[in-house]
Amino acid sequence: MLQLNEPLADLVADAAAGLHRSFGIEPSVTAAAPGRVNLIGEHIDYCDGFVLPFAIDRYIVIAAALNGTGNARIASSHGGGIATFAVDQPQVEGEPQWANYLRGVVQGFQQRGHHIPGFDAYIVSSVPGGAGLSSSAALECATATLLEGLLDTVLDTREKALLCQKAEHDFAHVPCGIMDQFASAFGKTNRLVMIDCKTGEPELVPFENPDLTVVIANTTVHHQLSDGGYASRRKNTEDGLAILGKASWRDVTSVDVEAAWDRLGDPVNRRARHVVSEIARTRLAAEALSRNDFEALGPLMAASHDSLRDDFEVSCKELDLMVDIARRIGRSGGVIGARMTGGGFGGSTVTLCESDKAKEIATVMRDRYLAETGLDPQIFASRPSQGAHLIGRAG
Ligand code: GAF
Repeated sequence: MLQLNEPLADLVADAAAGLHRSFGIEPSVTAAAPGRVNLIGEHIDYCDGFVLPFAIDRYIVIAAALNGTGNARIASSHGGGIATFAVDQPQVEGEPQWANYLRGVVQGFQQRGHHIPGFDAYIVSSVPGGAGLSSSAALECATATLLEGLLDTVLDTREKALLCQKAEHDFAHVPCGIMDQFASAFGKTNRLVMIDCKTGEPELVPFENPDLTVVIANTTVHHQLSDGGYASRRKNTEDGLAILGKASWRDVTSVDVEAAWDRLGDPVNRRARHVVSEIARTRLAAEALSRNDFEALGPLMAASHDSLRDDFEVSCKELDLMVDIARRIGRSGGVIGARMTGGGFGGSTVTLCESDKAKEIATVMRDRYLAETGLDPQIFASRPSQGAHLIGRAG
């Protein structure tokens, strides 16, 4: 039941064909940027924590060519017509909403003094939307990479990721941390992108053990009620830090949180406990991975999920069920660890498995989840892949 990932070459061909169909032209530049999955370190990228994501082999690809006007005209395989907006003027939000991610990135380039020429573009994607796998960061990073190609310029990778994060803040109004854009921009084949979010320094950590497979399970649930949930969790952590009187979560210990429990009050005290414990778990998980200590890794992933469910309250019953199914398969069935991944309130889980049992594990996960929810999940294996790049100019 493991679904196959569409090869990047097929997406590139689809994007070129779409550009031709929509605008009658051939691409002069094609850019690709991946989604991401996070192994551990959740909701702590905006708390100076450590995170351990990698760029997945699922991409947003944009094929484009200059059109000699002052407008961008964008079509996509998702339909919904052609989005047109002026790129020779300051950017404002508008309809359709998905084009705001592109507008935000265009604004970032304009603010750096670039004059953006009009272009026609066609977007295709193999990153499931609303699945907690950062399709929005992939769209931002693909757009930024496309503009680099059209302008024949290269931004520093860190600056590009930060520009994309700002686009998300200002044009999608999600006060996200740096994890998603960093993973999409810095990702490399067979490498995790371990980020120290205090220094903003990514470190590429080898992840190439053929005996290990990462299985991603998209519950297909996206909770509309959660709108604003991300921002409220971030606010809780900011309030907590202020009450604790510390400059950074890295200066806070679990003893500090226990001592200030009543003063922090509920739910801020539980949010604080998650942040401090998740920072510690992520460090331990990175160490465990580096020595292939899977017996240590599994319980850390389990504790991460439980903390996100109980203290941070960003899980949901479908994520809990998917994680529970993987846990019941257990170590004897080849499951090393499982947890929700990404922002939560729906979306996906990540399950680390022994490679020779991955197919069987995916089948059991799908069948049991379908039987209990009536929902058909999307389950696929993924591996660390090349981050944002121009096609034909992979770095
Ligand atoms: C979302 C955000 F965009 C990230 O910055 C991160 O906070 C994540 O949720 C939770 O770890 O993907």
